[in-house]
Amino acid sequence: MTLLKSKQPDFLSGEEISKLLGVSRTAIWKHIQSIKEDGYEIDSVSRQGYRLLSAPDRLYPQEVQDGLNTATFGQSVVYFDRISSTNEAAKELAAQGIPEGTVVIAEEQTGGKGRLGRHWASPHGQGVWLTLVLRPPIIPMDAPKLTIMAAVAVVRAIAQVSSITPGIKWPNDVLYQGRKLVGILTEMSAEMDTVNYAILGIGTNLNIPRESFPEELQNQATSLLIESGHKISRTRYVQSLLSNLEELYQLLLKGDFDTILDEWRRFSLTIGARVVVTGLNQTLEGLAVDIDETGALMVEDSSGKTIKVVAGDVTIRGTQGQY
Ligand code: BT5
Repeated sequence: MTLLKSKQPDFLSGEEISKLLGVSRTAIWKHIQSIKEDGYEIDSVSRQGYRLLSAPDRLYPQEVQDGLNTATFGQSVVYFDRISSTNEAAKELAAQGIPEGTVVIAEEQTGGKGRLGRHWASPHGQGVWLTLVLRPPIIPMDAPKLTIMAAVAVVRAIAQVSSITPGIKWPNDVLYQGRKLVGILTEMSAEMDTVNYAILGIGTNLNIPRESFPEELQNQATSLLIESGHKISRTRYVQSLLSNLEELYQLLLKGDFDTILDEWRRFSLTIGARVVVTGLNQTLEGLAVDIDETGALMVEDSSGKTIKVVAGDVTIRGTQGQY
């Protein structure tokens, strides 16, 4: 595949491939048939050889890795056409010891998960549903930093591959004009003072036409296709996302979370807004003043008291409605 790509748009003869790879012409022919079944369009002409005409819009490991400029993130990719949830699959693999930086990716999730058991709509081949496995040397209390870091990486990646710069709604939503483009679900396995592994699940609505969203999401969800009017290369987005994640993760491990926080604040839709925060057992209304160095949201209530919120759902009361 890589050979054909490097030769594109020219032909590569069976003889050349056979010499380069040290395999028989029959083996090459068989391999070409299986690549074609994966959706690659290959022209084969006698005496000229094989020529790659087009690659399918699939997030195959070789597509994600071709041109990926990371040291570890995405250097190992576990690919599924359809799976219940990439987070669930990643958890199992992480428990079995797969290395940090492994990415689990699926074209479709049948049981995509949001927080608190909510459902995440993940139609086939139109979004990017992936989970990154991390083994961070941090204490469990610092895990929210991973979500903060992921949100910044997502915004950067979207801005790099499209004409859109979305905003971040604390803690884990990336929105564009009040509608959700990306959801992040961080989960971990930890002891009292060490994290065994953390998994970062990121669902990005890339090329989803409005009608592919379930009815109940049509007003609250959006995609890059809807907002920008054209399709975005999913592989380019994954590569950009992984490269930004790796860069920010290195910063975090170096102890420079402040730089990440500053960038988060710049993209934040929450800071400075009037918010209603719904937590597990309380609802709080006030002004979101900042996030602190652990990633918690600081909300000033009507009495002027600042309250630290570590988890919950935020509704922003903006001038153009609530979201
Ligand atoms: C999230 O939860 O936003 C986290 C979503 C994480 C999804 C990724 S995909 C890869 C990985 N594997 C998984 O199984 N999950 C992760 P939360 O903040 O609880 O938001 C969930 C709510 O968002 C739902 O209750 C819906 O209202 C809405 N929603 C569901 N699907 C959506 C979509 N595709 N786009 C926008 N909003 C959606």
